[in-house]
Amino acid sequence: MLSNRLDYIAALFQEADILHWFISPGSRNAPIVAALLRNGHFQLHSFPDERACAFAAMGHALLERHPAAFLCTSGSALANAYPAVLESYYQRVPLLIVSADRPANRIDQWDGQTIRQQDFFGSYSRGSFQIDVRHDSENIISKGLYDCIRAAITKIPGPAHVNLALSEPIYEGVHQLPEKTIEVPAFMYAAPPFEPVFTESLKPYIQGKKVALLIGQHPKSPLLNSILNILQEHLPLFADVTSLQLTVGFDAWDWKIYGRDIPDELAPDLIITMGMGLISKPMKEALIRWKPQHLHVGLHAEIGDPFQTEPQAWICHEADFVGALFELYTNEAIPHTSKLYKEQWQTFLEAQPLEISQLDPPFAEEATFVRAVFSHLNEDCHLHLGNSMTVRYGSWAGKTRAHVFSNRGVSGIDGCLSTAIGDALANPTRHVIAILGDVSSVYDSNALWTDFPPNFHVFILNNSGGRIFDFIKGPNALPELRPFIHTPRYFDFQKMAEFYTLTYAKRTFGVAMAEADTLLSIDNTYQIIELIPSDLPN
Ligand SMILES: Cc1ncc(C[n+]2csc(CCOP(=O)(O)OP(=O)(O)O)c2C)c(N)n1
Repeated sequence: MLSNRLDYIAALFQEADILHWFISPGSRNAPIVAALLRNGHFQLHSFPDERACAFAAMGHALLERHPAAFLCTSGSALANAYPAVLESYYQRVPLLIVSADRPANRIDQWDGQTIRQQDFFGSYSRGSFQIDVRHDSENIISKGLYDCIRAAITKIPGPAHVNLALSEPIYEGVHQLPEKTIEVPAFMYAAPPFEPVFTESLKPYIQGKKVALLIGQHPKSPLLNSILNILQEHLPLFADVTSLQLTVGFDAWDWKIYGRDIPDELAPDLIITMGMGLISKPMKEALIRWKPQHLHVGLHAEIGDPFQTEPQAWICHEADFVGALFELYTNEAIPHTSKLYKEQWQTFLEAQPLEISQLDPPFAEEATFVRAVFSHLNEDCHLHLGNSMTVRYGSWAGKTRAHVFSNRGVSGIDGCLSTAIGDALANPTRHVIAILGDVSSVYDSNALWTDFPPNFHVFILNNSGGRIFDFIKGPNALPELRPFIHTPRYFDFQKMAEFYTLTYAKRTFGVAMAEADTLLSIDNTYQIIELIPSDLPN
């Protein structure tokens, strides 16, 4: 019976610890939902919009680095998960996509809600497995499913896709509880072993060299953080706003290099990088110009070349590497120039002549607000920054104890709100705040079409359009381009809040900062807070 097979598959998911499910509605996936409910060990969240739903699943997986599952029906429903799949691929977040499908012989026969779903995400999924639920043996199913889940977590984390083909009658046995305890094979996976880092092999790279360390977008790592904390006095350390290492390194360094030429004397001989992409454009441009020797440290050989420096991958645990660096820098017998080099950077950074408040409107107020949020929040808070200007304000804001996230894998504006809601659902005791622009908020507003978590608050920087296009100049130089690029339009977010039955407040930035204690608290009763420039009426 089909339901027995689905009970078996649910038991496999349970054994593999895939316990959180983000579900969009449909008839073909309904028997799968029924099996999850019969099993009784899963937490299910409903998001009718598949795009938002898949991003929410990714947001849930962000911190634990363990997959949450997105489940949808067949047809175009699956295609709506594509943006989240791309983001989780490039951000390296494990995400399990589970789709219901028709049997292979019903594809391309002019049936509704039917597309070619097998291996739908192609090279963007780390694993892909097709199951004929009624006919495949339990052995084939358990092996294929476990391999697919392992692919999402073991090597490079990312999306994996399980496509469940269900043949009629799909509701067969849907009301029947499993007759007996379901036995499934144990789910096992092992992280690949890594070589220790020998200080001797590192010595020639750093001896007598100006070395700088740069951490791009990175998963949370308290161990790395504690070693960086003691290493930072020995060399210049630049932590990106999405590095989850924002308590270490130069404070607000991206702001301090904003609008300035970085002198060539500050060029490193060797740049060591960890993590992935970096927000700071001036730093990227300087490194592209300087072309230092480049070591990229991490667990994976698959690395990018953002500075066109042809980096060498040093495959190891980052904390081991940083520990070895620390050993070398504290060894008196080895001559080092990096401490002096760090002081030169420090002197340069401290001489930034521009204050954030001197930026043009609306950037000055918005950036000042984000900076205030950074210094206000503590380590209990997760802060999600929308793409566009918000994440740049974050990059200028400097240190914070909060954990800062942003969808910088592909930098789309399409799932910033959904990702944050998924994070909020992962742990109801954690305060989660999203700050994003008005265009991004409207774009992803279907994220709000769910049971809104009480530990979540949204701050919308309403500047009536995509103001980033004023900031980066160029796109708005031709007035006739403006309606199509800047897309100026005033949205009344009170109406959006009412539509989704959420509590709402509007504040100018000045008032919001004066009320920061209340507005930034987990007990804030307003779920949507719209922020407008102080020279507009409140
Ligand atoms: C899915 C997607 N479509 C288009 C873009 C291009 N884009 C980048 S920023 C932006 C405007 C965002 O405006 P808003 O959210 O109001 O933020 P602001 O620019 O005012 O900071 C657009 C359309 C994108 N990043 N992602």
